[in-house]
Amino acid sequence: MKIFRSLCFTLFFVLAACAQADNDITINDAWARATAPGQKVAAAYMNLSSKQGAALIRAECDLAGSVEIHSMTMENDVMKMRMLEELALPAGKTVSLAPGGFHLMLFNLKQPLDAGKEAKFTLHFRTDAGEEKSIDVTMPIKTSAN
Ligand SMILES: [Cu+2]
Repeated sequence: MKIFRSLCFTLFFVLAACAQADNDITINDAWARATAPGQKVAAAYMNLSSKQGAALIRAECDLAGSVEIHSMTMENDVMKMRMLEELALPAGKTVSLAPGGFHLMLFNLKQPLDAGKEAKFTLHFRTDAGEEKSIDVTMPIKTSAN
């Protein structure tokens, strides 16, 4: 009986640890912006949060040849985009990727992004503890956030 009980406790903690890891990073309100005719690049947006400190380090999209993590800032009244090596996710804080700010930039589009369709992404994260994890997200393609 004693052995059985300790086995149960062990199992419980193993399961709890797995659930924790799975629920660590949350992706909400993800969407990709529909492209205009002839447009060669596109952008995707979302809200990211992580229970422990982590960073978005890489992304892929089935409709794009490559994906970069970008920031957008105003410098002397000029919008400037910069490629980021990674996007930090401080523990427990929501980091928004939104028009005018951080975004995923899609290059070498394999086809136009048509509103009403979907784009499949894989987002790669690294926790501050050094663990890497990948999360698949299917994003709706829309003309605006709403
Ligand atoms: Cu960009």
